[in-house]
Order: sequence, then structure tokens, then C-alpha cells
Amino acid sequence: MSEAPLKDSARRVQAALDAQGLALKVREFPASTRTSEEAAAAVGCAVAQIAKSLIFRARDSGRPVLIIASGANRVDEKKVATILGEKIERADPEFVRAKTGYAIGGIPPVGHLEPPVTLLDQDLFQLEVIWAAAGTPNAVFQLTPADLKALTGGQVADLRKA
Ligand code: 5CA
Repeated sequence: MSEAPLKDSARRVQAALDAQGLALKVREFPASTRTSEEAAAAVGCAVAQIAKSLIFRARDSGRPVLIIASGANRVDEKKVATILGEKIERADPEFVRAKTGYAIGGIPPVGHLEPPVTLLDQDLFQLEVIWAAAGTPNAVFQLTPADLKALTGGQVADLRKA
């Protein structure tokens, strides 16, 4: 089966994956993968297997914070603040675009314009395979939690809101 070329944003994610030497492949779906629920439905996996990339702004330093959480979890911003030593706030779409180079709904865990401080939800590490966004609201790639750690260098922590 021949495959159509990837959209430019998805191609940049594929290039970032290739540059790290991991054999991970971006896939585009006809259906939306904009939300964790839609991505899980398109891929045919559990929502918990979607590694959602959320961008926050550190309140004092202004640095971008990337939190990669299980699609089934909400992020406890207080736990994040304790780890980082400063409070965080939800980033607006313009901040997200400026720091990552991607639009909300397709934020990938890698290949951002400005390297973010990165935290990884420990719940993802109980799973064998997970899926992450790949630059567009229709593109994702499958990886293992070990791949995620290798790609991002993020700190693994308890981030889940009870
Ligand atoms: N492609 C899917 C599956 S990986 C995806 O990107 N899901 S997501 O959950 O990581 O991205 C959607 C997230 O974007 C939401 O959970 C929400 O945190 C964030 N978001 C949605 N709208 C806004 C907004 N207006 N401002 C800031 N963040 C937003």
C-alpha cells in the first residue's frame, strides 16, 4: 500500500524522531486525533495509552513546561509546582505556538522550538505501548514509555490529580 506524504508539521516530528535514531513512525489517520478520546478511538487503544503533551508556563521564569500525561489523568498543578519550585499556569494558544512550533491538538513530545522543562506522568510507565501526538490533529506515533524517556529526557513523577 502506498502512503501519502505527511503534512509539514507531521514531517517535522518524523524528522525529530529520526534524528534521535529511534525507529518510530508517524501515522496520519482520516479521523481526528485532536483529543485523547478521539486519538484512542482512531488508533484503537485505551484512552490511558494516549500520552498527551500539555504546555504550561512557569509563572516566575516564564519558561515553557511540557507535561506528558496519560490521557486518562488530570494533572495536579500543585504537584508540578512542588517539583519545579515555582507555580505554573495553563499556556494560551499563542504561547504554545511560539514555544513549540505546533498548534494545540497536535503538540508532540519532541521537536519543540524552545526546549521545555519536561515532566512525565509515572502512570504511563505501567503500559507496554503508548501513542503520542505528531504535530497535527490527525497524526500520532506509537512508542514505549522507555522511548518517551529517551526522547524527552523528562523526569518521571507522580503528577496525577486525585
Ligand atoms: N492529539 C491529541 C492526542 S495526543 C492531543 O493533542 N490531546 S491533548 O490532550 O494533548 O491536547 C489537547 C489539550 O490541549 C487539552 O487537554 C488542553 O489541555 C489543551 N488545550 C485545549 N484548548 C486549549 C486552549 N484554548 N488553551 C490552552 N490549552 C488548550
